[in-house]
Amino acid sequence: MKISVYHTPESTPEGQIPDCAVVIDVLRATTTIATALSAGAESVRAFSDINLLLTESESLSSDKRLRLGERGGKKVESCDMGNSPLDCTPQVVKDKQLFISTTNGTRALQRVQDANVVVTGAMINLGAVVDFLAGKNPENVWLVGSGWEGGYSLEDTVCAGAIASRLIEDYNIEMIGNDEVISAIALYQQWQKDLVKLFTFASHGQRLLRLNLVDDLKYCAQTNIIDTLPIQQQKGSLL
Ligand code: 3SL
Repeated sequence: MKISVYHTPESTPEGQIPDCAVVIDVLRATTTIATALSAGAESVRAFSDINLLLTESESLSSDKRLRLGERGGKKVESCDMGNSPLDCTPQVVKDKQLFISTTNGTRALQRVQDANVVVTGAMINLGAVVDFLAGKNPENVWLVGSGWEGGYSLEDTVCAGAIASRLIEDYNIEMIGNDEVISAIALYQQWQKDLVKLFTFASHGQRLLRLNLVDDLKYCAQTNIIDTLPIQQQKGSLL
């Protein structure tokens, strides 16, 4: 296995596609997706275009679907919910088909949707991602951070570092595909004991704090609390 870390979807090599891509948007899209599936949602379909989400979701009656939309951290008016993992309780999402569009996470998913295998990772399902990669042992793996509008984000890179670090420590897998892997691991080693603090330094963490979403930030900073692994079945559709 050769692992490469990309801080943003834009920094992935053009014209190339990996065997396996792990899309990471710790604050908050991939945390929300894992939480929703773990709470019994039937499926999650990701859209970068909110209008397409609204049109495609029309094919289901409103009792079978939920539309999640976020822009700039806030709920999109025309959707049922925003992008808070804390809203994805079994009472709300169980047996529902979710349609989600967020500022960066769903764009990152779209960038790698042609990879043979696409999964989503976050701190809350770290172990599930690591065990899956170790078991499957794909030839090359991209850990792709969603970043924020094309820029680097601390929270996604620290999660990529956690995944790489665990693969090395727990499974002795040491195949470094680019320099970014080493710097992501260093970031994780420095901050693994206080991810909440790191996230409060992150620009998107600060944005969430300004929106009074401190509980979301704390939830997203937890490590390994669920073992659900969202896997793409068809382009953009995760189970
Ligand atoms: O950028 C994204 O995709 C979102 O996860 C951002 S937010 O945390 O919902 O504001």
